[in-house]
Amino acid sequence: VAVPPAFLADVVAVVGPAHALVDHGVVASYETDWTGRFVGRAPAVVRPSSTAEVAGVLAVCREHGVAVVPQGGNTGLVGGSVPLHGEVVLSLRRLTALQAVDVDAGQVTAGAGVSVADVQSAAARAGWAYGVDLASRESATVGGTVATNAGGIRVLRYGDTRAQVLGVEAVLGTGAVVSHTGGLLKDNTGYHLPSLLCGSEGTLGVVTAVRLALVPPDPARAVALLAFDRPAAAVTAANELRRTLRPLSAAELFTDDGLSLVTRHFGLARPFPGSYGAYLLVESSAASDPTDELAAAVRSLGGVADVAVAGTPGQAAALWRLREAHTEAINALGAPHKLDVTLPAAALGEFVERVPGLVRGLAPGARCFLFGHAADGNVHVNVTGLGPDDETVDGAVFELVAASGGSISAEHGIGAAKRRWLHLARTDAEIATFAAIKGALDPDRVLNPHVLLPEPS
Ligand code: 2HG
Ligand code: ZN
Repeated sequence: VAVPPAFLADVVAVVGPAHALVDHGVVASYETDWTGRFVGRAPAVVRPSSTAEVAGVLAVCREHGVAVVPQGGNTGLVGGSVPLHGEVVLSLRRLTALQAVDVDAGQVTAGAGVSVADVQSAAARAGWAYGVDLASRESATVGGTVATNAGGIRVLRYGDTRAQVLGVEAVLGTGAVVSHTGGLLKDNTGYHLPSLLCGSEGTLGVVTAVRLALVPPDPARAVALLAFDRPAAAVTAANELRRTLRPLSAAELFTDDGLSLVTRHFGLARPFPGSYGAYLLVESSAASDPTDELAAAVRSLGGVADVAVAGTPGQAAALWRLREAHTEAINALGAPHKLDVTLPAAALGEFVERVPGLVRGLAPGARCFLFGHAADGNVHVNVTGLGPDDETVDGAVFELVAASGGSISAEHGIGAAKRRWLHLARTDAEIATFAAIKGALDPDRVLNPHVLLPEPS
């Protein structure tokens, strides 16, 4: 892959020679996605350090007709931030400015390259909390989580990333710099650009800074792992807990295949003497100890075969590890296909019970792991043992999702992985509207032109 020589000289004039990387050994780490399934080639990685430099780089791109793939922590799982068509990688990781928390408002302005964990710690030091949390918190960046509208483990309590974003600063594909980060809670003055850019996957603008709403902290936590004979029973329990346990802050599902893989891979102790069909990790968070409330809600549930209650923060962390380590343990089996889907609450139980048989029927040599955020209707179907380009299972699962009234992407986005199935989630009129917005904000198609939307005909 190549770019015009003048392009590189012009980019170097904007960011300096140290931040226009072309050495393949250095560029390589930006070319492969977290799963290892999506591998591209980039002629260069450009690392601007400010909004003005981002604008400068994009001006050079427009002038030379060179497309970029914006990239944050590169923890995405749908091939949306790697250069699959020889694009230049625009890394936003140097935009690490983190302003002081506005303690009165409960808000903070963070540069796109600040990690989610750093926002969480800054909020905590100021007596607030950040409502988004996800397993990749140390590497995932604010800019990337906004661009993909990341979900995570607290959506049931605080909503997705979009629900936290009060304002954004971004460089659009037109070259315009839009910045509206005052953080007023009531500000009814026209189109809401944060909503548009959130989930736009780098196709409309490059987010350079974000004004985030914080939430009051809930320092007291109770964590328990519940065992069920069947996944559908765990889903029913998660739905019930949303109604009966007000401080519910997470309800995470996994099955025995996933538990066995994780405990073997990391050498961890199994939580119960026996094996069960499904597990639900339940967390309740409040200002004061929510253990009794959690215990009472669990007692009133049907179908619970066993319960392990965390007595100490260390035990709570150990139970969480069983869930959060799934992604890494599965990756060790080989690059998985990741199907992040949501189902209506009433359909999730049947879906999780049907999928393993569906996958076995289509790909007898494949292994299938189901885990996810049960109270959001969101399950991560991970399938290993398939070739990177063999999409038979993907298509069949997405068809089942669509037929069950669900969505083919819950919280990871469309990226390159699901682009060909966008029609299962969106009508022709919606896709045409997306294309019109893309045409208006990125007329020269320099911003991530090969993700999310179909290629223009
Ligand atoms: C999670 O819930 C992430 O841990 C990753 O969304 C899901 O690895 C996955 O499929
Ligand atoms: Zn998830």
